[in-house]
Amino acid sequence: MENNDSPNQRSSNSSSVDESSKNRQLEDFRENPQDQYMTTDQGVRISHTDDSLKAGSRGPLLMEDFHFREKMTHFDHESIPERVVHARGSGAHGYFQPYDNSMADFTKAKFLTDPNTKTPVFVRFSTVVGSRGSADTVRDVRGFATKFYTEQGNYDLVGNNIPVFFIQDANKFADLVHSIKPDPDNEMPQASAAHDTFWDFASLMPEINHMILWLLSDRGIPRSFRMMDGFGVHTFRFVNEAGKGRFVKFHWRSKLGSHSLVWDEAQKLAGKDPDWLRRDLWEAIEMGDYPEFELNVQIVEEEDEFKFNFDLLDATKIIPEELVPLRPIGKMILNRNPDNFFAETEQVAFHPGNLIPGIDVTNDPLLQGRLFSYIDTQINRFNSANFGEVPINRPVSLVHNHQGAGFMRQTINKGKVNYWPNSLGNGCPMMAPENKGAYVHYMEKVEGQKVRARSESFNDHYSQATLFWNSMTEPEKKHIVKAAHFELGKVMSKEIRQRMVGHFSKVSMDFAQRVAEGIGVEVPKDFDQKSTGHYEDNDASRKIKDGKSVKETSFVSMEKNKIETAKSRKVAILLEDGYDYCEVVQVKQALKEAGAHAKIVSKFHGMRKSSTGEEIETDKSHITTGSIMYDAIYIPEGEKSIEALLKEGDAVHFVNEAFKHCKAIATSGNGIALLQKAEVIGIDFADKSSEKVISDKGVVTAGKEADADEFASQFIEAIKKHRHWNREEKSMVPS
Ligand code: HDD
Repeated sequence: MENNDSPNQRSSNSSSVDESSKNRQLEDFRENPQDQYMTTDQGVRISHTDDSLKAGSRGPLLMEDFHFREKMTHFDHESIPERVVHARGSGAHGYFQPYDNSMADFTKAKFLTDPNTKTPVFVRFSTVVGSRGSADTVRDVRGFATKFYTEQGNYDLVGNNIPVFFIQDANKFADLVHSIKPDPDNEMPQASAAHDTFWDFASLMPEINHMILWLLSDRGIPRSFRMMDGFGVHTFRFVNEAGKGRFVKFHWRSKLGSHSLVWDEAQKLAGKDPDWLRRDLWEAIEMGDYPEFELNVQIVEEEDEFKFNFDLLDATKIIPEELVPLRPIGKMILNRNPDNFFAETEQVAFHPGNLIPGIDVTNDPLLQGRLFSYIDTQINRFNSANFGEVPINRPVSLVHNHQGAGFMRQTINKGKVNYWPNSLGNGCPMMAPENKGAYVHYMEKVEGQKVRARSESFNDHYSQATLFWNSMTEPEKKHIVKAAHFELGKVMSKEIRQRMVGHFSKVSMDFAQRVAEGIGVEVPKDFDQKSTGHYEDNDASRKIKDGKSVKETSFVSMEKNKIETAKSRKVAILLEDGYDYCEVVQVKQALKEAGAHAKIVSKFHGMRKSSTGEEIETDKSHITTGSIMYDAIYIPEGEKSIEALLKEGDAVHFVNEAFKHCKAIATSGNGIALLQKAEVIGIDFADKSSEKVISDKGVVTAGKEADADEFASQFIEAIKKHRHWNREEKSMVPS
């Protein structure tokens, strides 16, 4: 068939997609002003753009000033509606590549089965609740949406960093979002669930409990978009060449592991650097620290649909990995920042219904509702059904159909024939048989009476919340309780707080009691389920209740699954004039070899002189940075340098705060005095003039005579642990 695509699609080739296919396609749309004259939108060169055309230099503007009118009009129309949820996000380009063809028996989606194909992707990470200008580090779910530009068309995996959802049926989505967004009367609070309306809703919706536990956990405050896992959440369907279907859940696993901030740090970052996660992603890609995620699947045979004690179609449930292990199938590398935020990150339009042969949906009522909502919301954002023609949304496979006019139509369809069937156009474009790559919906048998109802098999709202709580380590439990103290502590209505603790008592008495004591309510002894709202906790259907279950699942704990690496970690080196140059060079080199990035932090910008006369330039002054912007800190030895630091409130605070946030800290010789001044307490320090290196709860100290290599390697070991929660005991953390 003749290739009569618009010029913008010329680079597309349906039969061969490679890592650069999307980039080549985007090249046709890029503008480069180098050595060019400025022009109007009509391509007319402009001689002067500082003043408008007037009747006399002090007179009124003239209507005929086409340049002013065009420039002003364009500016006036530069904004589009932000996404109604997930408004704030950051995007990156990259590729996906399967490890092997092990998925070929399960799916005919080629991009998942051909290890020789690198499929271009665009990923957008986001927060859910805040508006476009809100802070990155708020407690929230993070969106993790991936568009795969495959040779079979665009496939979108629109997931989150939490594997379950708040509600079971899409009909509750508007209520959920209304309740969690700022209040309608005063538009407060921004980007936060900590207000009465959300918890009112939550306390009347027992199905939310499992999600609440995840949200209150450290997953709600990720350290980086690069250091969190992603989940497709729903049970989807794989379909193979023979037409056999299987249930599938998708998981992204970060190669850097899943790590969090601490709450105090998250709140401070929201003020000091509201772009923290966005900047982290951007800078990592610019520096060549390409984020890598592994795609894993859990596959369930159709005949095993009712083997579990929960319903696979219920999006408030996980399949514990002890029951169905993950199968790793490929890697995604994000290696290129967008050229233009608006054109790419803002205009990218995801839709869970963007499916390709080999992947299909199930009857999960949440997923079914999403299949309607996403296109609808794009039309609100773009004011046109032609949003698919925006460069970032175009597939790299060919597009031929009779979709025609509408706002901002770009494609120029030739000829008279814009209907099917036709003979005047030789019956083109033609219908494709399945063996030529046509999408054929999975032929699941469905029958039933029209009912506005929910399956009884969705009625267990507590078991998996309990499972989650039971699977946490003690520090993780503490963080959940503290998060509940904050979130519910902001709730004015005691009745709502009481209702929530009522639910928590059904999750775990231990949890409920620990939350209750912080928010001034009692744990009910005879909690009445009916008082919570419209769902009764009646028996789930027998086949669901008798199914397989586990009492603990270690995979949901970030701590138990910690990946220890110092790669791409940020380390502050705190010094003033008079530091030990040799030690700094040695530690810096060791950090570099471990893949970490060190920055010199001093009172002022400029050159800092060592005790032996060498100079190092300061990267950040105290006023422009803070310990919250680093993963670890190191204070080199040096009499004068330490003397100066001891007199700087900012430096003492820097150390104290890093200690409080459980970060790795290292110092040697008289640097130990700074730790003591900063109330680094409950730690075993090395003697400052000994040969010893002591690493205690992430604080690494060394005597003057100690081996520098040993010192650096102990420090790196401490960094790899990410946080030292064993420091959190009250007595050890000065406030
Ligand atoms: Fe949604 C955006 C993820 C349930 C309706 N959703 C959106 C984005 C992500 C998710 C990551 C941002 C995409 C981007 O970066 O542009 N949503 C989820 C997940 C869900 C979920 C993992 C549950 C498993 N969503 C959900 C429901 C509905 C929606 C039940 C409505 C029935 N979501 C939308 C939306 C958004 C959206 C209103 C807003 C912007 C957009 O679609 O493009 O249609």
